Amino acid sequence: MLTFDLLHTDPANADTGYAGSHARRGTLTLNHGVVQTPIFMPVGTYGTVKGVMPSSLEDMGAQIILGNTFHLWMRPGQDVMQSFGGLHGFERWNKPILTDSGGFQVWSLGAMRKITEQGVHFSSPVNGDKLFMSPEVSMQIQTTLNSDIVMQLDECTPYLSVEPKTKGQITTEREARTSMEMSLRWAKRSQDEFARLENPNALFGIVQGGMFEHLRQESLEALVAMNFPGYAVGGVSVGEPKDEMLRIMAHSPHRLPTNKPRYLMGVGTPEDLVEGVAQGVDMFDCVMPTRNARNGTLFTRYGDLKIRNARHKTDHGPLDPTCTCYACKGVTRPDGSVSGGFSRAYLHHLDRCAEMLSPMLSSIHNLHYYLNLMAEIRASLESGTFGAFRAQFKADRARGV
Ligand code: PRF
Ligand code: ZN
Repeated sequence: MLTFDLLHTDPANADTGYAGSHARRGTLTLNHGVVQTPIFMPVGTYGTVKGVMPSSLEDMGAQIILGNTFHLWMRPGQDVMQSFGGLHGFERWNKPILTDSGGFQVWSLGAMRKITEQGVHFSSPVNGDKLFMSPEVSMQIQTTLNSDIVMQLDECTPYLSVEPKTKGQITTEREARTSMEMSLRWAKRSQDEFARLENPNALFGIVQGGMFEHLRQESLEALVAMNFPGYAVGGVSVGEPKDEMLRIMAHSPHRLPTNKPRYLMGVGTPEDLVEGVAQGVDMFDCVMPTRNARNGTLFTRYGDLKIRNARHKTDHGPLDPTCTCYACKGVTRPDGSVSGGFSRAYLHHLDRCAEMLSPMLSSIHNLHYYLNLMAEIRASLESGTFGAFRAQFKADRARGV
């Protein structure tokens, strides 16, 4: 089940000359709870958001997290998942979960896989077993996982062709069309199997079409005719230049049905999120906050910061003076004592010593930054000030730390 209620939009204002945008504020009700949109979804590939305890995720206001069908199928496998009644019980996260279908992950295996109309044949990266992923198999696994949002199996059209004859060149219109049309047939097969399994959750279709707007339009129209409860835009942020990404990102979201949630897969930087919202996107996921945390890049209101940099060695200030996360501000206990609230000098020291606490605190901070950014966007949409927020956000980020 899924219901989506649109609460606010971002209209033009003739008095101030503001042009408006496609941004919107909504609530998404799923089997495991309500999600306020626009939202960022932390990535928990293997049933864990790397290095972050579920209690920390709750403290920072995470409303929905991701899991990956492909990884959880490889390990621990469907039988273990079944015995726990799904992913929620296994990883002990009681709020909504979205699972990606495995298409993108199988596809990323490169030489180890072969894609056919029927599905994807590949060797298990874990033990070399010959395996087969199809729309039907993906729906069966996601039904066992009992994720609140299930993604169709798709083929993520690459920016650079992987076909033997044209390998490394920009994917042609013909290749992108062939790929997009197969994803549409897989959408139908996913939908049929999802219904046959009587899965009680919500299945999303995924718009593909490479870097071609007319193919994306065809994909979108065919998916809308299939009447999914929500839609994703895939095949973006696959190695294309930034201007290409923004061009493709501008095509689909606002052309999808206004009364259904829209999800932009695997995007992106804080700037990309704000642009995505302006284009009418409701949901985002990306490994960037956690991955960058693990290699010492921290997001702040005034730009990105490299904690490894020697200039932080003696700095008593926090990562971001405006951040209220456990790392920056800490928490005050009922007795008035404080836990957390670390200096840049301390975080720099932890990084230099390769201490485990370093990526943990950095992940908490970066995820908090992303979740708080979305909360600020939601507040601006509620007060009708998204345009001003967007301008201030850009100015602040360009200021530098
Ligand atoms: N398809 C699926 N998952 C994805 C993508 C896609 O195109 C992307 C592209 N950025 C990220 N994750 N199924
Ligand atoms: Zn912080």
